[in-house]
This record gives sequence, structure tokens and C-alpha cells, in this order.
Amino acid sequence: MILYDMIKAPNPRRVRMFVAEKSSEIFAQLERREIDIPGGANLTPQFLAINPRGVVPTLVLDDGTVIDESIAICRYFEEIYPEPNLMGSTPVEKALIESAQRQMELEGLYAIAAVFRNSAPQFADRALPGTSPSFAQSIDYVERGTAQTQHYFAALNQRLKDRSFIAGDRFTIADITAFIAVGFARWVKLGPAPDHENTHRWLAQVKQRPSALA
Ligand SMILES: N[C@@H](CCC(=O)N[C@@H](CS)C(=O)NCC(=O)O)C(=O)O
Repeated sequence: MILYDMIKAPNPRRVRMFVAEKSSEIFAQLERREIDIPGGANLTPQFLAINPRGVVPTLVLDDGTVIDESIAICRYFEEIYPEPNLMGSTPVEKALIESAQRQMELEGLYAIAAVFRNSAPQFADRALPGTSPSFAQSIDYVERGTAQTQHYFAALNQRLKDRSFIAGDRFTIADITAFIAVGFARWVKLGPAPDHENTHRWLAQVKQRPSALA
């Protein structure tokens, strides 16, 4: 299989971190191809023939099956490498982890993405990713995304008050999305406040995991 990737981009990083959590051997075996998004490599006919949406991560299996969407790719890896479990074991745990993951994604990562896409000079006419309609950047999205991100960081600190990790007492995919959201927020000079002590405690723990460097 081949993972179409971009080393700096947050969504492909979610997949790399997920696979690295499975094991360093599995990570080392994964064939990766770098796609230069700022340079437009994701919009070339060659890449669009692989994924007409023009986004990464995109996983192509040996039989030619194409899987995009970070969480769908993670789901595939969870099914083929069930241990260590990162997406839940029981029906209740699966639901709670999925709920937490979606909150970290929709309220954190995507809010930050809106700020970045609507302010980074290299995306002046590409405020939406891939082959989405071409839009100019909008300051309204920067303001709304900034407010939403600040709200997200306050909620994150609150969530971590009674829990060691985002979805409970163990590391899961929800921690991966949240950890990458924190890193991505730095691109637009946002982040947890200095007094978000629960978040800083959690961050220090996650940073120590080898997968944090994937
Ligand atoms: N919901 C998708 C988002 C994929 C996405 O937007 N990826 C970005 C990189 S982080 C991308 O491919 N951008 C292409 C572009 O900017 O044109 C996922 O979770 O995989």
C-alpha cells in the first residue's frame, strides 16, 4: 500500500501518528509519497487520477482501492492491526472515543484550519482544500475560527480536569487529533493559555510518546 502524504500538513500527520502508535515496525513498512500542496502537486492530473478530491492523506491499497479521509484510513489500520487499540473495544467505549475524536476535529482542528486557510498568503485564492470550489480568503472566517479555537482550548482544559487523556484514562485517536490541533494552532499563533494547566500536563505526556515525532 502507498500513503500519499505531506510531512508538514496536519491531516496526514494524524495518520502517521496513528500508524506509529501501532508499532514502529508497521510505521517503517509504510510506503509514503510526499505531495507538495503549496506547490500544487495535489491538483496535478497525475494526483487527481488517484484522488479526484485532490487531498491528502490518501491511502492506496495493493488491490487499487483508494481510501481518503484521515479517520477512515485510521479505521482501516485499526481493523488490520487491532493492537494497541486506539478506537475503543466495547460498544460504549467506541462511541465515547468517536464522540471525543469528532469534537477535537470539528471544534478544534477544523476551526484552526479555517483561520489558516483564510490567512496564509500561499492560499490567497484557495481558501478551501483540494478541488473544492475556488474561494478568496475571508476575514470573517479568520475571526470566527479564532473565537471558536479559543473556546475549544478552554473546553479542552476543562475536559482534561478529570481525565488523564481526552476520552478517558488511556491514549486514543482523540488524543492524536487534539495533539495535532495544538501543533497546528501554533501556525496561526493560537494555543492553550498559560493557565490551562490540565492541557499542559496532558501535552507534556503526549510529547513523550515516540509517535509524536512521526
Ligand atoms: N477531512 C479530510 C481533510 C483532508 C485535507 O483537507 N487535507 C489537506 C492537508 S491537511 C489537503 O489535502 N489540502 C489540499 C489543499 O490545500 O489543496 C481528512 O481528514 O483527511
